[in-house]
Amino acid sequence: MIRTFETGRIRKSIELSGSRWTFSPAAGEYAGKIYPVVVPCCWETLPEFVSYRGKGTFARRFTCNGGTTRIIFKGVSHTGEVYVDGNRLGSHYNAFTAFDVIIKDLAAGEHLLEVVVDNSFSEASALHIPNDYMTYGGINRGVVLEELQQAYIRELAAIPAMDENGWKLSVTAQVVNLTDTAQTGTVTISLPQTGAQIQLPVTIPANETVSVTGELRPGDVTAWAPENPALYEIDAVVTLDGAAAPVDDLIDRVGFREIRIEGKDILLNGRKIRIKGFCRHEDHPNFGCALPLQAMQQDLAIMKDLGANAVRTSHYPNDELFLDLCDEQGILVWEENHARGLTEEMMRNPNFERQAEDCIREMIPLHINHPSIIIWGILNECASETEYGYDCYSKQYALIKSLDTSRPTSSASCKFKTDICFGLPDIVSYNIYPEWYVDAPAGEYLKDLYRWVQEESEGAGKPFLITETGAGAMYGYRTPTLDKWSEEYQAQALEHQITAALTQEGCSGIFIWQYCDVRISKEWFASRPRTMNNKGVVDEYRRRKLSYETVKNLYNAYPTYWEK
Ligand code: ADA
Repeated sequence: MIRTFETGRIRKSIELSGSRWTFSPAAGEYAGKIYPVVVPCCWETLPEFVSYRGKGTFARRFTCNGGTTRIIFKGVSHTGEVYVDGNRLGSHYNAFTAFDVIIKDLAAGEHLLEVVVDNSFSEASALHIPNDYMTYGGINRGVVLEELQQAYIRELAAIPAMDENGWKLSVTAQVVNLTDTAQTGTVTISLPQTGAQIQLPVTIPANETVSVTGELRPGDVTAWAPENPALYEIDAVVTLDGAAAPVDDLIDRVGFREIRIEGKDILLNGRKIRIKGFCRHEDHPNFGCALPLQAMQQDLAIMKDLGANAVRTSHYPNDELFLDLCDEQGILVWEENHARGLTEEMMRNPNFERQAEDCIREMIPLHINHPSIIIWGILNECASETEYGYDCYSKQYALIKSLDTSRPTSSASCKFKTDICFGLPDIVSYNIYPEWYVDAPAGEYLKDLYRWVQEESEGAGKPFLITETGAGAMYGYRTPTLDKWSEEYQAQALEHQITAALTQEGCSGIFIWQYCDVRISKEWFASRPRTMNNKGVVDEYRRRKLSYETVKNLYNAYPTYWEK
């Protein structure tokens, strides 16, 4: 499955993920052997490759009607090189963003698709590094083949806003001319449930891409909100002059909601919200980072049962299927580009800026229509205390604003009283671990930090969030003496940390670190029992720890909207 809804009625698409794929490792004891796999697939889920790091080839045959053919990969971890019938068509770095290859004039009939996947660590990879989560190997998200005609819509952005005349939707469609002659035609964008429609004339030089923009007034619509996540279908259709029928369409969904900052408050449709969230990695012992829709849904159901209204996609853009579910179920999302814990030295890797910025460029246009996403984040716990870091943060914030001004920005900082970047984002966010890494009572620690932000940093007067807090617990380890790593200790620490955050004046909410225990890369330093990050409120199999009830009681005690 690629999305939870139909994305085209004119453009033909065939899902290539599923069965009939094979995997063959390039090196090691099993080099050259061929294994049947079901894609999405992390090879670590195969018994022989539990910790294989290196290259391997995924392959399958497919049949198509011929002509211009596009193959979209929603995620390959972490580098993928694509071949059709032995011809190299392109490559892509980063497990967590989509990419495509286009083959003009592919013959009708059967073809061989091969993807050489590499998850090894080296200088070439500035973002996938040994880290406190696992970099798996494989085709970790869906694959789809599209049969295109003379022109196609590459991107569709629809940004809702409210003014004195009600809701409006600013729309932009990027149209690609796939032929060697100029084309003229019309892009029709409509919201079928409302009857609103706009026709935008377009002229596209040969083999070029052109953007058209317009505005739709949908009239009386229901706003999207956590308690009522109303979604509207948006259709863009391309008709070329002289052609008997439209040549392409792209269907997406929008929600009418506005996210705005007013002083220290985060307002959703004009109402001040309180974020009660979880940081979540895409990780599951049975699937690696290639979670099926059912497992994503279970995660959302558990988070909702815990009283949460938000999720932080730590530390990378998520599968669109997960975002679709968040849209449908009214979960607020902080989505961030891919980076965790990079020091200045690591940020000076010659590939860092390009790879981190590419991630933003690939994340925002593709995810821009998800109403659930309310904050764009960057560079979790990177070198925001240094001048060099400042430069990188400021370039990336500027890049985000050049792609989307409708959402606030932020970055989860761990630089206790030394961060110099708080003048840049719209929201100040801190990861704090009092009563775990730092031996200090949570309430006092947070008050002191908040005072510093207000009195001594450039973040004064901005909204403030706790983007991580938590403590480790080994599932099943119980002790009456509140020892660290026990479920009792975790429950107590979380009770103090959550209470501190939700009662702190000026604090708009919290994302608990973390939803579930996750595997980490064994090449990372070995201070994690089981080679896992054990701070989950549920373990890796989603079994409840003692803190489950603690979190549930606290989260349910604080409503999503602040009283006036
Ligand atoms: C950091 C980091 C997380 C995780 C966490 C922890 O704040 O952002 O990825 O490593 O600490 O468990 O220590």
